[in-house]
Amino acid sequence: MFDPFLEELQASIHARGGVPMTLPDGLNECVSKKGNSFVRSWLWKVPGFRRWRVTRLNAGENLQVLNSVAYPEYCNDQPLMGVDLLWFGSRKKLVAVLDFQPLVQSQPYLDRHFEGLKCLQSRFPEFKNAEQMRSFDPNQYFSPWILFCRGGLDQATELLPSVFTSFLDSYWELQSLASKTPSMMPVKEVMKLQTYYDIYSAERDPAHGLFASYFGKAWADRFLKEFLFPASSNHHQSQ
Ligand code: BLA
Repeated sequence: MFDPFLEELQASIHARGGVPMTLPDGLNECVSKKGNSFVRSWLWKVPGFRRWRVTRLNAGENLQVLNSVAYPEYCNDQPLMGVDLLWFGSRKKLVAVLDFQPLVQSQPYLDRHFEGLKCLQSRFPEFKNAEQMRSFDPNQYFSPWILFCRGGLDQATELLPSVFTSFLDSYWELQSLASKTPSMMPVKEVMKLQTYYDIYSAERDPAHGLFASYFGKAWADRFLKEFLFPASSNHHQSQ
């Protein structure tokens, strides 16, 4: 279901000079105990970003996931790029979340970085966040213009492809603008807020239970701490 998006994302990372980085041992791939589900991940160093991770989970009809987070360099206060696409095939249920994840919620910061996403939300009203978030706090690290859809096959096949492409284009545009204008926040502040993002996400993300059920708790613990949210664990702050 999400392979074309994965290819599009990887191609656009490549086109902007992305270089693949090595993942911690054993985390780039894992097959479930039953042998019918697998997860693969990639890590990129892209100009302007200190870390760009991508994960694809294929659990057949049960679940398909494409998840990606881009962390800008600390000298740039622009929002992180966050994508979480889930397809529950047997129930024909889509959960699609795409956001420029803000470091803070102040008006000047939102005015500075969110023109593009605001515009997308008005173009795609079915992705307007009318939803209640269950595990996350919508006021922390999510923007008021988050593209969020709990839908079905129609949304997945007819809308999501153009939402995804427009979203990526808009984020690259933001990146190009932000790299030309001085950051409003000191480097140390950006570093602190990106670290909190990892700590906050590691605590709330529903991914851990899901990975534990397919790949075992030990692997899921390592994957979360060493790959998904490395700054949440002191041992891996360098990544
Ligand atoms: C929800 N994300 C979910 C859910 C699961 C995952 C199982 C619950 C589905 C539901 O509500 O029906 C799965 N999350 C994953 C997986 C990974 C992960 C497999 O991180 C890792 C590979 N989540 C993100 C990012 C964003 C995000 C970057 O990882 C931002 C765009 C958002 N996911 C997000 C939101 C929800 C969600 C907002 C709904 C949660 C809620 O209702 O509070």
